[in-house]
Amino acid sequence: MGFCDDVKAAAEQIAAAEEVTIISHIDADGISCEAILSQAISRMEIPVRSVFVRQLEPLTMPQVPADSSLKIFSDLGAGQQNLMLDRGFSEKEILIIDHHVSQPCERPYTQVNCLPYGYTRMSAAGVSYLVAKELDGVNTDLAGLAVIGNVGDMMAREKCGLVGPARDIIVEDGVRYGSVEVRRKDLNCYGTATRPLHLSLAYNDDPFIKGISNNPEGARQFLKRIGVRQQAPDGRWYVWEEIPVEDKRTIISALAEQMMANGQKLDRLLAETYGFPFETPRTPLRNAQEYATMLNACGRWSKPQTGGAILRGDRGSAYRDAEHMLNNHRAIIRDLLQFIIDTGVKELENLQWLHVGGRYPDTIVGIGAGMALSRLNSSKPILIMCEVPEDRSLTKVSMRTNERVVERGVDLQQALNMASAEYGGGGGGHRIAAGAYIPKTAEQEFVQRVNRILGEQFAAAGTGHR
Ligand SMILES: [Mn+2]
Repeated sequence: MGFCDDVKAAAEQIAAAEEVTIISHIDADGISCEAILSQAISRMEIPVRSVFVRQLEPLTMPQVPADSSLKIFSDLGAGQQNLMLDRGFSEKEILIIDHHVSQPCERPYTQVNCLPYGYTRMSAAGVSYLVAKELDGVNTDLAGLAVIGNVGDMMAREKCGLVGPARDIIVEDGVRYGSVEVRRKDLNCYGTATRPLHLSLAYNDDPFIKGISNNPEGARQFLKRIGVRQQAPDGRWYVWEEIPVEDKRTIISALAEQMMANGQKLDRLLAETYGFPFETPRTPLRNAQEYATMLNACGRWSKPQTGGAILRGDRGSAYRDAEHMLNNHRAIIRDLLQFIIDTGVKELENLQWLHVGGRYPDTIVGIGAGMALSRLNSSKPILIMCEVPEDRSLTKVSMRTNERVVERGVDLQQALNMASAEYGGGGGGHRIAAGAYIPKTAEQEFVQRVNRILGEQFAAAGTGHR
């Protein structure tokens, strides 16, 4: 059995279902999964309803209905099969569409997961899309949604573009269908549809460019120096996607020159990016990265259905709602970032950490941690703890690092998984970004334990602390 066989088996199980319940995750990838699967399933005239959960755990399991529908778990479930077993679900009732590490389980639930086949850079929305396409070729109109899910889950980050089946099948389908536009050598930069040019450059810290990254005024002076017009005659700031191609070239070569002068490699300066040419210019819907942020904002304000409505084409009230959430989302993240920097982190040998208490929603703490990293010592992973409003006995832990540290042998998913299991908690995620829940009473010991595990990871890779 190969991955394609698993995709086929999943499609067959769906086609045979009388009715379906989709249980999906609230982030951009999970919201994309739900929009792809539920549209593909309704097109077959099978009744389908959806449930979103922040994560699948004993507390959220009761949201999964005990009816006769086929339960499709998307962007979650692989690592929580024993919860399904505890609920008494049979193999016939369950289909898992995921890209997370699978948990051993004595009942062989049907699962389609790209990870065991070595496709590490495809998200669950990618897998969902392949299943939808297997159900019916008309579903290739949903390829753009899968691109958003993949990019939202950082699948394009490490290689500066999507790779593997996410690139060769999904992006290609989107291009062929006409919904996705590939820009092969675009600037590796966030906010190209909505942010004034200088803010977009300043916001970018991968690669970190001295005098420009985290320095809006420096970026503005840089653009002025190289003669790029930054404002329209009416005073409106230009964004990257609308400036003339000659100006883009001028900016890229000036950045390259400056990086070379600093002795930096240029390998992360450019990236392949994915645009949606039919969306309104200067909106977050114009490219996969900003689109994904908007979906994440919906999820984090507990309105994943609003994100789903946008993916289905709603540009009215759902879109206005989402814009509002996006602005709030950004304001709170900015505030959290400032709090982390003002408060400062405690440094251990292999990590830096901070407890933000109950000041910020646990759903955005990870994002803030990732953004704070470039302003702190980015050679050490950051660990942030916060309270969990629903359960005062628990602490949520978020960790982030960067590609360079991952290359040196660090695997945050493994570290948090191992450490949290020792204290009766649970964790998951990826090498570069992971999270866990632990008992509040174990906080102090837990940080020390993670610090030691990271030390072992560095040692095993023979890289040590530099
Ligand atoms: Mn995912």
